[in-house]
Amino acid sequence: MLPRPQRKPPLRTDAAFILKDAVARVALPSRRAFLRRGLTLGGLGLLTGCSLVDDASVETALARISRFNDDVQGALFSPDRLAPTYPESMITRPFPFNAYYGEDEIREVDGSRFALEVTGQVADKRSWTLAELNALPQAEQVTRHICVEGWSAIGKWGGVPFATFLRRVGADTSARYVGFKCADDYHTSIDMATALHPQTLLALTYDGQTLPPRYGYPLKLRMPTKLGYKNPKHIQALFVTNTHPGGYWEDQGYNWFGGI
Ligand SMILES: Nc1nc2c(c(=O)[nH]1)N[C@H]1C(S)=C(S)[C@@H](COP(=O)(O)O)O[C@H]1N2
Ligand SMILES: [Mo]
Repeated sequence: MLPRPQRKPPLRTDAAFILKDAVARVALPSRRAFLRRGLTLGGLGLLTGCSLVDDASVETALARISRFNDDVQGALFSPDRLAPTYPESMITRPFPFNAYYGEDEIREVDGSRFALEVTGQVADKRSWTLAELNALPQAEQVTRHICVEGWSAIGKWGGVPFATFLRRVGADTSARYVGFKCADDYHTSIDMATALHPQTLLALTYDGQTLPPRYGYPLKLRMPTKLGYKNPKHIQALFVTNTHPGGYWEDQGYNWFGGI
C-alpha cells in the first residue's frame, strides 16, 4: 500500500486573493496582461525567479514585472520564451529531494531491465532501453526548479531534448497532451506546446552523473517552464493523446497547466 499524501491541498483561495490584491496595484498594461494570461503564483515565480513565500515577495515579483513595457511582456508570455539559465556556481548543493513519500521510500528501478513504453498517437510504438536513449543527441542545462510548497533550487540536468524524441517516434504533434506514468504510481501530463519547448528535456543525468534514484532514476522529464509537480520522475511510460490525462496532484486541485 502506498502512504496517503502528506501534503495539504493547495491554498487556492489564499493564493488567488494575494494575487488579485497585488495585481490591482500594478500599472494598467501589466494588470491587463496578468488578467488576460490568468497568471498564477507559480507562473509569477517562474517569470521573475523570485521564490514566493509571502505577500511581500509576491509584491516584489509583480513590481519587477510591471517595470517592463508591453513589448517585453509579450515576449515573456510567449510559449517559446526561454526560462532563465544559471552559471554552474549557482547550483544548489545539496539539491532537495521531494516526492509524495519520504526519502526512506525512494523507488529502486532496475536500469538493466528498463524499457520506456511509448504509446498513443505515435507512429513507432517500440519501447526504448536506456542504451538507446543515451545514444540520442543530448543537451544539458542549469535551471531553477520551483515547488509550490514554497521552495526553489537550481540544478543541472542532461538528456534528450524531448522535441527530438517526439519527432523520432513520429508523435502526432498536433495532439493536445503527453501523459506520463511513473514507477512510483505518480502520474502527470503536459500540453504539447510545452512538450516541444526547446528547454524540455527527457533527463538521464543530474549534475553530470547518471540520474540518482532520489531525483528519478532512470528517467525524468525536466521542464524549467513548469512547476515541480509537473516534472515526472521514474518515468516508465509515456503516451500522446487528445484525452485529458490529469495527474496525481492535479486531480487533487493543483492547477493542471502549472507553468508559463
Ligand atoms: N514520480 C514522481 N515524480 C515527481 C514527484 C513524485 O512524488 N513522484 N513529485 C513531484 C514534485 S511535487 C516535485 S517538487 C519534484 C521534486 O523533484 P526532486 O526530487 O528532483 O527535487 O518531483 C516531482 N515529480
Ligand atoms: Mo513540488
